[in-house]
Amino acid sequence: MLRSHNNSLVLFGLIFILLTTAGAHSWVEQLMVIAPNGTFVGSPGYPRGNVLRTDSSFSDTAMVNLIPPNGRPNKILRSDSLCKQTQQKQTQKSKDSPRLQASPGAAIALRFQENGHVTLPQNQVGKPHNRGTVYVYGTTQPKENEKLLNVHGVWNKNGTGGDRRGVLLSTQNFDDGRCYQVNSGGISQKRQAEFPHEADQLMGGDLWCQQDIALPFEAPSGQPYTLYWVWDWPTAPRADPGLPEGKQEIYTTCMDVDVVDSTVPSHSRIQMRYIEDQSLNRAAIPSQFAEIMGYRGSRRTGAVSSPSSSVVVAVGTPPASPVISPVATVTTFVTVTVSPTVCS
Ligand SMILES: *[C@@H]1O[C@H](CO)[C@@H](O)[C@H](O)[C@H]1NC(C)=O
Ligand SMILES: *[C@@H]1O[C@H](CO)[C@@H](O)[C@H](O)[C@H]1NC(C)=O
Ligand SMILES: [Cu+2]
Repeated sequence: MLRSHNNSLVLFGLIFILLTTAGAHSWVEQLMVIAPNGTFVGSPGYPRGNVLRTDSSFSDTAMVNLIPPNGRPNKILRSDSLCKQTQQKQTQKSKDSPRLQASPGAAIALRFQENGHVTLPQNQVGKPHNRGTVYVYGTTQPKENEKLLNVHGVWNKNGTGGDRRGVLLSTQNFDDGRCYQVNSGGISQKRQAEFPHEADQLMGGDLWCQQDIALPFEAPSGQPYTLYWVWDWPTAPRADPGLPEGKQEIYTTCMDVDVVDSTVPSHSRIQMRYIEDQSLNRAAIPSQFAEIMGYRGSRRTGAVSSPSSSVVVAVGTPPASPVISPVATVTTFVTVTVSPTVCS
């Protein structure tokens, strides 16, 4: 017989099942500002038209945007919108999902769940080893019916691509090197041991993935800055007998950040130091953080120097010993009952 203590843990577990079993594919679930020490600070921000997983109307389809959509020939059309129908206007759906507030030049983490795309690679054959590439494009002049092919692979880092309305802010691997869903696969088991964290309400026992970017310093205060997240996740030709020509598969999330005047003085180099051994529940990815700071450092001084020469950034190793807590035990129990994510 369960003691009441265990009953509440089981309840937590049941809620956790409800929140996670529907999760297939990925989208940007949350944005956080990253402090100069690599820690997430302040309140989260959310994409346009966001539906929280805790909302009664939530389902995967409320947030997933697949291009080309299921059932269409394997070709991306010039007419394909970049943003999901519910994300074409610069509007938030509810007060529960406000925009992120961030100052010009702020470092920001875009957080998403790997949903087995990292830890269960056997689920889809012919996918890239980095689990696809994620891109973030930025603009102060978004269009309501923005076309994917006018932005993706067109806008570049120096802003001279395409119609020049925007820039490519970041390119990273979908697999940030740390993130995992708790499951019985070898990759997940290894990462659970290597990157332990205390289970929390948001992630449960999983560790979400992230893409860390910096807003441009010249982003004007008092107006929104638009971010387009594009996950390019193609299937290679001939890898899957059913897909002799391979398959294009792109997922997107569209979001705005309110650019606000900074109350803190702009960061000096010495302040930008990633703290090692901090809780992974709120920590940026060290290598991505270093990249951002190096990019900002060199732009700030105008020097064409390597990132490491312009900033002091310590790239840390995670704490070695697993954190054991009652909640972590429950989420482990729960997630082994969840069947692996199956992609279309
Ligand atoms: C990093 O800095 C922020 C803001 O100053 C602070 O809230 C946070 O606790 C710091 N992180 C660590 C691990 O000390
Ligand atoms: C801008 O970037 C593109 C691609 O990265 C490059 O080919 C081009 O030469 C750059 N233009 C300028 C003016 O720097
Ligand atoms: Cu998927």
